[in-house]
Amino acid sequence: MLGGCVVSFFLFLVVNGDGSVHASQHHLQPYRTGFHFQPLKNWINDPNGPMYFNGVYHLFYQYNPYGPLWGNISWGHSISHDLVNWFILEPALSPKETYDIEGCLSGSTTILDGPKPIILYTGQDSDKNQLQNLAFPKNLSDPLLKDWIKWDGNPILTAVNDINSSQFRDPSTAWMGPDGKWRMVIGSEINGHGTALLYYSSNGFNWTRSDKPLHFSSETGMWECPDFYPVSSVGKNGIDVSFQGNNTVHVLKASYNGHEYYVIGSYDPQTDQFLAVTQDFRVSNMQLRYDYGRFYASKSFYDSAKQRRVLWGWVDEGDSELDAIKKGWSGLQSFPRSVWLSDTHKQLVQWPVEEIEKLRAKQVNMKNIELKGETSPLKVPGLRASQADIEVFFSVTNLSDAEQIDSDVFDPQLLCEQKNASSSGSFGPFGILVLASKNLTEYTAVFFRVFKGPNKFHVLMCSDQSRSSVAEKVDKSIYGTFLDLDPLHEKISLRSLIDHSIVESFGGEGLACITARVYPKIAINKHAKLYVFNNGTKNVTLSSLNAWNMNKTRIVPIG
Ligand code: DQQ
Repeated sequence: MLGGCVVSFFLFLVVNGDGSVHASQHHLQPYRTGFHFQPLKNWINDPNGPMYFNGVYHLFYQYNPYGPLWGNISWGHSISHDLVNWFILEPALSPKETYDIEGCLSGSTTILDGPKPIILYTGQDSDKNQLQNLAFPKNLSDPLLKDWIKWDGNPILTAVNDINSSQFRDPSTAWMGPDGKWRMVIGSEINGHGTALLYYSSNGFNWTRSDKPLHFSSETGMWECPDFYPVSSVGKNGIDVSFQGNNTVHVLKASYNGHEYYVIGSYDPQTDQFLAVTQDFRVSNMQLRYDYGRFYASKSFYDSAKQRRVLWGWVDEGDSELDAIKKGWSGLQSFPRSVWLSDTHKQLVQWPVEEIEKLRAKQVNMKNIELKGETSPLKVPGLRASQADIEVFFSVTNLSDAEQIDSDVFDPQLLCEQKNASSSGSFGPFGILVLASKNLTEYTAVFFRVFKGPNKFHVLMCSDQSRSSVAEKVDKSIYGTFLDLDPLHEKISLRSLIDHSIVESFGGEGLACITARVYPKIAINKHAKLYVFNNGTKNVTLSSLNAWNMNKTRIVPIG
């Protein structure tokens, strides 16, 4: 019955909805995206409390309803039935109470028995103390869950004892242990150590602190937006947070130092001990991250409709506050990604959710092309390259002439900075030039280089924004990481979602992600081109290239 209501509601809006809100703006607003989520205007940051409930996807996000800079922080609320097209509702939470008057900061949703969703979020009071609060839907039979009521028992937790009240935020989704009690973590810094404080509850409303945290690190400062969830060790399916059974390991993610660091480990729900199996949390370019570019304060959820875990992250701007004021907006959400454990069990794999394919329009293919060393970039014809989804596979042979490096441990970001797209090596740099102008005055290079270390080959993946714009006051960082693959026996692949001012790249079929923001002045809209290039001395084979023009998503306000 409820499901039927939802379907007819969506049909009505799809037929009558004004899908042109985004489209009409591109000639005036060359940096607005076509298929990444953003509200029609104003500031957004962290994704909050994503969930799938009663046939509807909900995405909440830190939102300023009144302007393009951080402030008046509310929980923006949008809903979807496919994670691609969205209806924007009124904010679910606004800063109105003494316990959240300075902002309804980040948090999560949990689906309690019933099923009944709740929001756990951090409020900031007029003295900037951070307090934890709870809200629930006013009307559970409303398929859109438009209205949310803040509980009159708020705040549910305040900073006491060793907790600093300005370092106490971002409650996670709660999970249930074998004793029937709920658990959740809150980000903090205790005695200078990044910490995931652990709390228990029998009903989801009243919480008490555990005498030990779930995890902490003496190598980092404050942890924001902790996320904790199981992943399967026997396939790509996602798992709900409270699942108890075999063949799982756990992921703990913490946001600090501007990045999303994660650790894979084993979790014992009897003792609430989490033991890191991969490198424990620290500040390093060699530490596992969801993304090695711009991507922060992410949040994942279990999608019971498709048995998958889906991840969202905030992708902030690389231009100035003045630019944000001129544009009237700031901030994007990444394209939602499915997440699972890699075959090696040593890291996660991420890939755009399959629904992206419904946006694919005209396709362009290339196959088996020898890219001779140090030749001019090859233009990919017939593509509207400002808004495209592209996937390329390269293969390299006879690696005995690969550039030597004298260690198997090195900082990949530094290496990408030192050996950028214009610095010729032997195998690489090869890759793609996106959002490129006709004469290559502007381009963003996403590329690979293969090195020979003392014990193995290393495949470096870089995203080089140093030539992305003739404008001066925009960020032009170079990002890098390595791909855990064997270039002798495996192809080197790259998928890039190119969307006007964002380039979201997935190397090695999702083994590493690098997201960049760019602000070209010439390579905008129909002037943006795509090239394949090889600036190394050795030949590389372009085994295949598939690229699609992408249609725009519909993002429609329904008040
Ligand atoms: N953003 C929120 C905080 C969180 C931070 C405030 C992370 O709750 O710690 O907008 O970007």
